[in-house]
Amino acid sequence: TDSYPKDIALLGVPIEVGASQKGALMGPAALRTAGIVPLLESLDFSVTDHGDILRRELTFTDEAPPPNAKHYREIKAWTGETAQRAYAMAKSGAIPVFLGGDHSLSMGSVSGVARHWHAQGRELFVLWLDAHADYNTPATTITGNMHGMSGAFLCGEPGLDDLLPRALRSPIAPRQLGLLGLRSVDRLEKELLGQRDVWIADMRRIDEFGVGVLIREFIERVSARNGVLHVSLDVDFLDPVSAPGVGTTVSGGATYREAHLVMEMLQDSGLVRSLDLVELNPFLDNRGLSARTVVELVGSLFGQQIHDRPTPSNAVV
Ligand code: Z70
Ligand code: MN
Ligand code: MN
Ligand code: MN
Repeated sequence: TDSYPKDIALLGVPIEVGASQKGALMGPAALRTAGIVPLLESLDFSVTDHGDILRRELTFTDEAPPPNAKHYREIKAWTGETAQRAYAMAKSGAIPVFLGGDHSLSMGSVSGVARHWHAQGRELFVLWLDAHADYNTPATTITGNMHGMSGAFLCGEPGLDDLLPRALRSPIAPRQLGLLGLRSVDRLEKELLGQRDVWIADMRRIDEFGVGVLIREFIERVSARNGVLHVSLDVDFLDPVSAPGVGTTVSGGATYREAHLVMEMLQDSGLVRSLDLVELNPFLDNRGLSARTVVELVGSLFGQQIHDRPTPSNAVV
């Protein structure tokens, strides 16, 4: 019913302390180098690049952090700033695209866009494309790494209750969250997820039914509620063959073709209103292959079709 936005707003969020390995802070620069801006312009979007959030401009608090949440104070500072920027970008009517940075950035990005859509009376659904569930809490985590807690935080699970001021928070219900591509879930995390109404399509289900059937099922869940969709793409959703540039590669991931089909079907749905591109670690990449793969997927998500792709731009040159 509402027309699709013609404006895209980019924001770099170079946070890396949510992950176990350093290097994700270089992600936004690599995505720009791989040509994300001219690609989106070629698809007839008007693109505004807001640059990166600067760490030195963040406000750090000195409260006692909760247990089992590494770098809590720094991530709290990033989350507050990201949530405010995300809210303003969504409110402007543009499609916000967040360039990460590790997956803890989604605690801010999704909170901000969810707050906007809540004010519009629309339900925000979140499609989490990831090898991991990121549904740990400080009570279930093994590592204490906060990029493994984003989904649980967004669904209002306890343990990080003061990470964002209440006015900036807009929790989603677990039934608004969909996890696609799972193949590495911790035991207590799985137990918690099993008690929630999260939509889950792990690699086992993808192998059996095919990713097209599954993504259609999730899209129908969103449209049945007249919802809008945020896509949170963790680079480790992809098989390491296509995207080795990530701190935690897990073999047996989505293939290049499966990932493009997901993006093309999301484009056809017309429901996507915001996007995270997270966990790209250029320090671990193979001559820009992963950054290029991600940017190509962004092309498919925003309307580039297979016959618009004359050369295999994924080739390592
Ligand atoms: C593990 C944890 C994770 C991403 C690794 C891994 C979490 N479940 N998330 N890489 N993107 O530490 O909680
Ligand atoms: Mn750490
Ligand atoms: Mn993740
Ligand atoms: Mn992951």
